[in-house]
Amino acid sequence: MSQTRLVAIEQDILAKNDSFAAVNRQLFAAKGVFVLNLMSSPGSGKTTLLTRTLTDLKGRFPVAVIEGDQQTSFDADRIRATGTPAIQVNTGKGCHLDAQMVTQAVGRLPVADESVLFIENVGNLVCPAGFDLGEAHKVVVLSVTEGEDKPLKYPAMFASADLLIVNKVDLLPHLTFDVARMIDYARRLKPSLEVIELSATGGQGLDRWYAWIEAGLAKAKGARKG
Ligand SMILES: Nc1nc2c(ncn2[C@@H]2O[C@H](COP(=O)(O)OP(=O)(O)OP(=O)(O)O)[C@@H](O)[C@H]2O)c(=O)[nH]1
Ligand SMILES: [Mg+2]
Repeated sequence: MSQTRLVAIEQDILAKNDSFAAVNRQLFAAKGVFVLNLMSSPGSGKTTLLTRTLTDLKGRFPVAVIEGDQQTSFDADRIRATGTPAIQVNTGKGCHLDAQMVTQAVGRLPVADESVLFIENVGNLVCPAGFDLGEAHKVVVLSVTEGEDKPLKYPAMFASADLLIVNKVDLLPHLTFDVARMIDYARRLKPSLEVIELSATGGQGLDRWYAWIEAGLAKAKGARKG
């Protein structure tokens, strides 16, 4: 296949994705839904952070979750165990969710007006960065066991995010991970990147994460009324 044809196909795929993302974003704006697209490498703690968040914030506002994995419904089962509605999307050989998958999942989920919708993307630091799902923010989770160099090795991921969550800080006493250096690398790619250091299992830093979510939801509700 010629390089020109390859580029043309890639542009077609992204244009189709963007048109579904625009539809999603319009729906979320009309309903005042605050939507976050969580991305990370496998095992950095996305589902653990979500289950802890859903348990701690239970009853404060309506929530729904879309779970993306190549196979299994393990993560959606973990979310449903908290009493939160969740849909699992299996991408098979695909390495990311796309906007059309989100459109379809939203049609099958009870997404309430003025609610929060969490989307957990397929675990890897490459493909999810390129696809707009119609979210308010992309959130990248990096755990302290993964190495400070990850932002520079996977720049598109960190450049696409608005919030970086540094997870598993409870493990720092046992590691040589340099948090400040990692944050410096990430902000070279995205100077405005916000950072929250936390432990999804230990609980340190979760208050800041919860405040960030509540502020985002308040903004989505305000925009809807306006
Ligand atoms: N020590 C420690 N372990 C954590 C923390 N958060 C998650 N874990 C552990 O990390 C492992 C992976 O967590 P998951 O939540 O499944 O990670 P994930 O990002 O959802 O993984 P994928 O869905 O496979 O991409 C589990 O064994 C968790 O218990 C944390 O803050 N501290
Ligand atoms: Mg998970």
